[in-house]
Amino acid sequence: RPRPGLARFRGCLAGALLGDCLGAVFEGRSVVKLPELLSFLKGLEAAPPEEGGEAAGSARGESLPYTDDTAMSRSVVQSLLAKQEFDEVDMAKRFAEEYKKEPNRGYGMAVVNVFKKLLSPKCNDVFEPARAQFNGKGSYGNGGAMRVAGIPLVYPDIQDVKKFAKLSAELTHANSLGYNGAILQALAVHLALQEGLSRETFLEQLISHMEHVEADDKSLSDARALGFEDLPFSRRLKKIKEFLELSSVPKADVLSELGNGIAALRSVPTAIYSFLRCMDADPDIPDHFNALQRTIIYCISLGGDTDTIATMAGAIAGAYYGEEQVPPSWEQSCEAFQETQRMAKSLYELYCQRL
Ligand code: R7I
Ligand code: MG
Ligand code: MG
Ligand code: MG
Repeated sequence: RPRPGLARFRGCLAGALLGDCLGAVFEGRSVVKLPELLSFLKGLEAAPPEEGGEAAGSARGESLPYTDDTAMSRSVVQSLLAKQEFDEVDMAKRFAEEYKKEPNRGYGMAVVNVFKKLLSPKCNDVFEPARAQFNGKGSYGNGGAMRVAGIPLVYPDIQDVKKFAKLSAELTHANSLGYNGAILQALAVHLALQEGLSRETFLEQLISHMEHVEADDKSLSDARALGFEDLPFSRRLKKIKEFLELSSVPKADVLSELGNGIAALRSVPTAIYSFLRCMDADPDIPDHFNALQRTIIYCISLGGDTDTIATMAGAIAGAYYGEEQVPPSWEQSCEAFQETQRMAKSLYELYCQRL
């Protein structure tokens, strides 16, 4: 099996951090105007003034806080590094302790109940609190997907990627429409790490894996219970294929077919579409931005759950293009960006050990 370079691991974690920190500035807005977004980005790139500019200079350095997306991604990575493999008890404990330490990172409304139960000494099955969510149906939010990148950065084998993406998501998201979104996002990062995959091959592989993933009894019954057609993620991947065959797609069509919401089904396919669409130049986005930057700008311009869609697309794009496309001025604006680089190195070493 070929060995991807360290630059892709660094790119993945940096891209994810950028997407969260930049996206969080615009999270929840139904409309994000491109000129406003571009002017905000210009502010990050502006060099601090030569003298007497202390305030402006320090305003840039790590001025953008990360949210729950990164807090939970870091817990996934730290657990994998501490245990050298997936350990559900350790990972659950880290999620809950992190929430207790910094509860105001913008967590989903319902998932905090899972953390509170996990913190109780009476909890002896770490998957049980997630199963109890939403009257026993489990959450279909995008929280399992937003944090999953560490899994494909540790496991080179695609069956391991699927298995541990699912288990890591099931600690909070027991509905298959939640954890299947995490599997899809993990597969996308896994494929992006591989050298030189074309847009067509990338999408074909995702479709064939997801058609298998979504064919089990629980996936079929969860989708039907929520009034969806069978294989909902696979269907959206096929819609992405149709969209990519068109020279341009109106934003309204992207939002109606793929979405910009907090459900995994309304955000993971959108992140994948954004990554694939932004391999090409976009007439609305200035040419001096590279493909990774364009991906993040495009995601944020869709509005809605901007931090989460941009963090997922940023992880995929960062794994694909590598850290060369991570602009230093953007990265240095993000909270704790240096730790990201250290974590990427350790993940890379663990991945190489497993090859
Ligand atoms: O999925 P989750 O961790 O939230 C992640 C999102 C990201 O945008 C983060 O940036 C942060 O802002 O939150 O947290 P959950 O609470 O499990 O799910 C998120 C939301 O999805 C819930 O609060 C519900 O509004 C909705 N949701 C559901 N609604 C009805 N029925 C999830 N599952 C259900 C459901 O079964
Ligand atoms: Mg968030
Ligand atoms: Mg939020
Ligand atoms: Mg979000």
